[in-house]
Amino acid sequence: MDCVFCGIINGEIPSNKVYEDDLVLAFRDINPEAPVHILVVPKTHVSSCDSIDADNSFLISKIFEMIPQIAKKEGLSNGYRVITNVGEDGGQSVKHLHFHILGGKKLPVHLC
Ligand code: DGP
Repeated sequence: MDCVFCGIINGEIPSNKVYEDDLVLAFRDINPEAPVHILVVPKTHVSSCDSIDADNSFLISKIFEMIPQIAKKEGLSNGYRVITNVGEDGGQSVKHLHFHILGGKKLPVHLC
């Protein structure tokens, strides 16, 4: 499978990691859209939100357990945004489930 985030997870592609455990990896986005822009991914390949099911939803729990800890470590005490894009219309460019953590400035309320 040709997946850039699987390449980051298995160490073939370098990344700026901010958190890692046996299930989850978080690293800085290569093209940041805010002063803090981190991607949080499950280490096993899940294509998008569309592929979350009863067998893998524990990964989502784990990711959302870690997000506040990552945000706190990054100093995002005034708030932040968590986004996941799904499919073509959602603007998903990497087909490996990921949650964007965006913060470090007042973010615009409207997306479009
Ligand atoms: P999305 O559009 O939601 O699929 O976001 C994918 C994000 O992944 C995008 O903000 C850029 C980021 N990205 C793509 N390739 C790489 C990479 O090789 N390294 C890192 N750190 N981020 C990447």
